Parts: sequence; C-alpha cells; structure tokens
Amino acid sequence: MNDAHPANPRDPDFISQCNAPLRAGLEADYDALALQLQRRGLKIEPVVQAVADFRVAIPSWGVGTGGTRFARFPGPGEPRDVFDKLEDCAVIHALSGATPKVSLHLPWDQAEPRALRERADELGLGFDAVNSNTFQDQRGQALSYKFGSLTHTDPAVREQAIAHNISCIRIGEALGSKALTLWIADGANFPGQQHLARAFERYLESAAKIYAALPADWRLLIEHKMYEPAFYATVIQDWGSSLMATQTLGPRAFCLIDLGHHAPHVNIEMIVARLIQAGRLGGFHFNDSKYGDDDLDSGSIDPYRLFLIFNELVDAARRNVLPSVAHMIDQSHNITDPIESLIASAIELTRAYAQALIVDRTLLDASQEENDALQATQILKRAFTTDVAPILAMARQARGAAIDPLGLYRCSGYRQEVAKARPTALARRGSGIV
Ligand code: LRH
Ligand code: MN
Repeated sequence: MNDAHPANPRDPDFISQCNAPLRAGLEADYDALALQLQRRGLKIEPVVQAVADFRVAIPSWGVGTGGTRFARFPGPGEPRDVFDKLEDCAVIHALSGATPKVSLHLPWDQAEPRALRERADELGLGFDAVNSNTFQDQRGQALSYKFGSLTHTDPAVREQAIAHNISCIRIGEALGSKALTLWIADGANFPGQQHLARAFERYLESAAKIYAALPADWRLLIEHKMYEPAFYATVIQDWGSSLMATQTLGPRAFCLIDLGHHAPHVNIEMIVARLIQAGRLGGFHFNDSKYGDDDLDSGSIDPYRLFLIFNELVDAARRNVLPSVAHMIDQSHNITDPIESLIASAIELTRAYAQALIVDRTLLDASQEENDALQATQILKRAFTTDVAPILAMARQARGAAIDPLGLYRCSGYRQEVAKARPTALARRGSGIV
C-alpha cells in the first residue's frame, strides 16, 4: 500500500490489516506493563478504558498549513474548503480513535449548515465549540475591527461584533454544537491608548448580549490571551480577567485555557486548579510553546507541563469536583503534514492523561500531608516516566483505530492521493492560520 496502491486510511479493513502484524508485539508489551503496574497495586484495565473514552476536538483551521507573518509554505493537498477539512479530520479520528468532533471557525468555515451536517454525519464526525472571528475584517464588512470589536468605543462596531457572534451561535445550533468560544484580539499597543476599565466594562456589556442569545443548553467559553495582536494591553489578558467576566455574565460562562496564551514559565496547572476550584474551568486549547503563542504540537516542547495539567484534572475527578471540560486542540502546522501533527498531538494528550491516571494518589496525599517533598515529586515522576504506549495503542485498537496511526497514515498514501485531487492553486487562504 503506497502511492502506487493508495488505500483509504478510514477503511476499517485496511486498519485491521495494518494492525494484524503489530498485535503480538503490543500484547507482549501490554502484559509486561500490566505486571509492572500490578506490582504498584494498580489495575491496567480501568486506565485503558478511561483512555479509550478520552476525546479531544480538532481545530478545522489546523488541517491546513499554518504560517507566520513572514510566510506560509502550503503543502500538497491543502484543503480547499471546509468539506476537504472534514475529510482530513475524519482520517485523524479513524486512526487516533480520539477526535470525533471538529471545532469550526466562522466565517473561515462558512457553508450551508445542512450540507455541513450531512457530510459530517457521513464521515462519522460531530461539531464541538464554534469560534467567532472579530479579529479580522471580512470582505464587504461595514465597520472595521482595527480598534477593537466587542470593546470598540463606537457602539455600532460593538453591535456588528455582537451580531456576528449571535450568527455563529445560530449556525452552531444547526450543526449540533453546544458552545461558543469567544476570543477577541481587542487591546492597545500604547500606554494611554485605551481606558483599561472602560474597555472591560464595554466587553462585559457586549458579552452579556451574546450570553443572552445562548440556547439554554449552551456554554460560553471565554479565552484569555496575554498579547498579540495587541502588544501593550489585551482586554481579556489573563485568567483573572476571564474569571471576572464569567462571574459577571452568568452560570453558563466558563474560562477556556489556551496553553500558549501565557507568559513563559507561568504555572498553568495552578491556573487549572484555581479555575476548577472556582467552578469555572470550561475548556482547553491544547498546544505547546517555548516563547509566545507558538501553537506548536501538544507535548512537543514541554510534555511534563502537559502531564501536570492532566494530573490536576485527574485529581479533581477523583475528588468529584471536575466540571465537564471541552478538550480541543489549537495549533498551527507550518512545516509538518497537519494530519500527522494532529494525530501525534492527540496521542500526546492521551499519553499525558494515562500517565496522570497511574499516579499513586494515596501515597501522594500522604507525602503531601507529611511534607515529604522529595517522595511527593518522585511519585509524579514515576508516573511520568512510565512508558504507557501499550495502554494508548490498546485503547486505540479497542476503538477500531490504528495501533500505529502515523505508520498507517504514511503507508496509505492519503496525502499523495488528495494532492492529486486538490490542485494547490485552489487552496484558499484562511484554510490554516494567516
Ligand atoms: C488566538 C487563538 C484563538 C483562535 C485563533 C485561531 O490566538 O488561540 O483560539 O480563534 O487562535
Ligand atoms: Mn486558541
């Protein structure tokens, strides 16, 4: 199976065919790990089940090649529209088993909702939170967002932005989505340019009108970001501003944490713990970063940080205080095949989750109570340094997905096939970020 003989990576028979030669090795590794965990007093089956139940949504804007302000280097077979994006998302889910939902971005993914829903149904996909966009001016747009959207000093601009968000909710309703992710770029580049309190008051006033338009079973996910495109002050700059907004708006407003939206070295797992305690943790945009909002592949730079975030989630679940959290990826794939990066990222998220599930929490609690710092951190390190790959592969296989998703994807020749079907010239801007 290769370019000469492409195979459909979503074909269950092809997946099972590719899994067959890997099964014996997987079972041997799995049994060895099961014994290792048993010696620690841990059962492996519940971990496999929990990992098999883990879901993370794919960002529609992540399946096209991303770029920076300097350049974008489109790859072969770029999705030409949202329907190509859905096709690529279905491949990611078929091979990872963990990504049945897509998070759309409007108007980048504008299309007739019935056609979208029908195609998604055919592909076995659903829709997670929809994302509005008042950080760009669209062709034919009446008023510019140059100086902001929901917080603009001109009420007409604010009304335009509110109307856009409400139209996103209506489209989302038609698609079966249950949440709106609200990220705005509003802010200032110069001290004095914006009245910091009045801008926040305008945000609350505008967001309240969006909140009022939410269907009864919907949530509003407020996404904070420290900077970019505003480089002096951003209206919803940090988790504190986001939390204040959710507490003002109402019980169905929650905070969404994009891992890349913080200053370097910020303790994000601490923010997770606080927002859980406040009852306002609503979701994540998973990615990784070294400097700014780099939108790199999850777990590719600092997998220990990702583990520590899942450690807080698993601990909260154990204490029955974990709210329902929307797990979503938000990445920009500038130099890799986006499908490969998203498969790899879904795997890294399940890895962090599985590692957090094998933490010996009884011993950890005792170590914390006794202030045995060294033993406490060693307990976490032991879980983090355990190779849980057999658990991840067993969970994928249990979901009819691939034991070796990346290997299967490459040998399917899918990218070469779609490259023939999707002439590069037609790849639309906006299919990836920038
Ligand atoms: C802002 C952001 C937001 C999306 C955009 C594509 O940086 O994280 O979540 O709207 O990226
Ligand atoms: Mn984001």
